[in-house]
Amino acid sequence: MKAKFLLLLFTFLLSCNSEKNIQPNVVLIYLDDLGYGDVSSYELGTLETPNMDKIANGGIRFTNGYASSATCSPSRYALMTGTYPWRNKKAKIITGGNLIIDENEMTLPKMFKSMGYETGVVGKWHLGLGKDGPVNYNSLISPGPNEVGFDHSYIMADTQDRVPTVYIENGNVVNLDQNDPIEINFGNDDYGLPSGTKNPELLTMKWHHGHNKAIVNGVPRIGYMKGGEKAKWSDIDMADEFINKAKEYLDTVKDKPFFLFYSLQQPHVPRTPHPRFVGTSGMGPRGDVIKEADWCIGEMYNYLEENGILENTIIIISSDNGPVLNDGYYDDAVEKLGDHTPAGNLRGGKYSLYEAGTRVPFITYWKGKIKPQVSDEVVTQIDFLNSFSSLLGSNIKSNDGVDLSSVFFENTGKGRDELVIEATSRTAFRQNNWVMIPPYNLPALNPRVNIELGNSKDYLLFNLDNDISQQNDLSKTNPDKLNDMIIRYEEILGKDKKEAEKLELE
Ligand code: NG6
Ligand code: CA
Repeated sequence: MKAKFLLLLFTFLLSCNSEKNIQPNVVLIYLDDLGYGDVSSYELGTLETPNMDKIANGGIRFTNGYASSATCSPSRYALMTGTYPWRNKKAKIITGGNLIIDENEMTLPKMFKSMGYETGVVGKWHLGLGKDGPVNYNSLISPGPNEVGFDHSYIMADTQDRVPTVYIENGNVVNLDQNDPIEINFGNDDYGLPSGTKNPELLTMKWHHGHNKAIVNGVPRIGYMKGGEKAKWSDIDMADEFINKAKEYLDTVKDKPFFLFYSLQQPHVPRTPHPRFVGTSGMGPRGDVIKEADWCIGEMYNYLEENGILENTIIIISSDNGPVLNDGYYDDAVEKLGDHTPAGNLRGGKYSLYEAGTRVPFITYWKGKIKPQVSDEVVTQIDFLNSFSSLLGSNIKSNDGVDLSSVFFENTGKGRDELVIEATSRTAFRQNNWVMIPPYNLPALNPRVNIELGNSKDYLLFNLDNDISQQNDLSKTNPDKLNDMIIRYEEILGKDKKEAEKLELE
């Protein structure tokens, strides 16, 4: 009798526990250089993104959602670790460099793994590979994604505009012929493939700045490359390759809890839409690859629905930094823009300390759990680690993340009060609706990409409440507010600021 009672009690306790230990799947969809105004549900541009809109309108669309940084590698570092990138002097835009996440560091996928999840990454990585110098692409490449928490990886190492133009699966270059080894360099050693400067007659896309070295598929890249002929990717098929690989991976894990980091290459340069999408936006290749990315997101959504796992899957959509038009190639991004506004009503863009550098599309979706909502709470990608950890009942916490699980997944609670943003080693500070940008004695405009960087000889102060476009500098009229913010900003940066100041500004 007693034994039976104990058994019943045990079963009851177990059932309580399993109710608490929810294990929704998570698909984190991350775009590259997608702007705040590029998603039509934000109602700021003229491009139509129906699949992203469906997810945005069925979930929470955040109007104050931030990447940590205005460029890629630092934002991805913060997304993965929950640590501000300016604390890590390696967290800079990577061009063939080594892994910037320490193998001992806590990461988002490691946290999921500790809670019994399968973890995978498909798409752009750009967090570096290997350690202690040049990477050898002809043997197992390590450390990489598999050493910082991913059970499975199918990646492009850096970006589409950099060599080597090959995919890497779990540390091995896909389709590599050992008799045709890969060699690359980002210096002046001009070898192997013809280059943009020497062989302009081979180009199908022209370079505007940078991007004048190895020509692959008619597109000149950053860096020289030789070998690896059979391993080279096809640019126009990249979107299909990544969505197919993502689905193949999900086929193997869909019956278990999983975390998939689906990291799209669009709309970063070079913009190479598949012929199915050419001309679909009326805005040239930049618009067309956003249409292509939107289709990919629709494919992912349909996959989850068809496999009966949509209701138990949280979908996140965001971008690693703000938009840029001409980022190094002549591709009509400026000429065919029309009335579209990639940055929406925000000032600046990629590389900028103004809002458009870091404020990005930011959507959370959980069918049946999250109520459709537009939220103005301040949220950041730095907070995903702590928030998912809290949702799953883990004790793991990051250095700089805030637990925003109720804001992200329950339509309740408050967002952040303060946030330090970063743009090519410079930092600025948001506190509630105020933004303070410290002085930087650097050019105000990057003329090559035509983006205002937020540099000025004096402090800048803006109140986003009534000046979202940062047109009215209030530093002279609100000296007390400015002082308070400087004090708090320097307190947060602490000793790391002194380290950061020593670094050469990019
Ligand atoms: C810059 C490249 C730019 C882009 C960027 C990285 C030049 C002149 N510019 O150095 O085209 O590749 O790096 O972009 O080479 S990010 O979104 O991955 O940070
Ligand atoms: Ca980017």
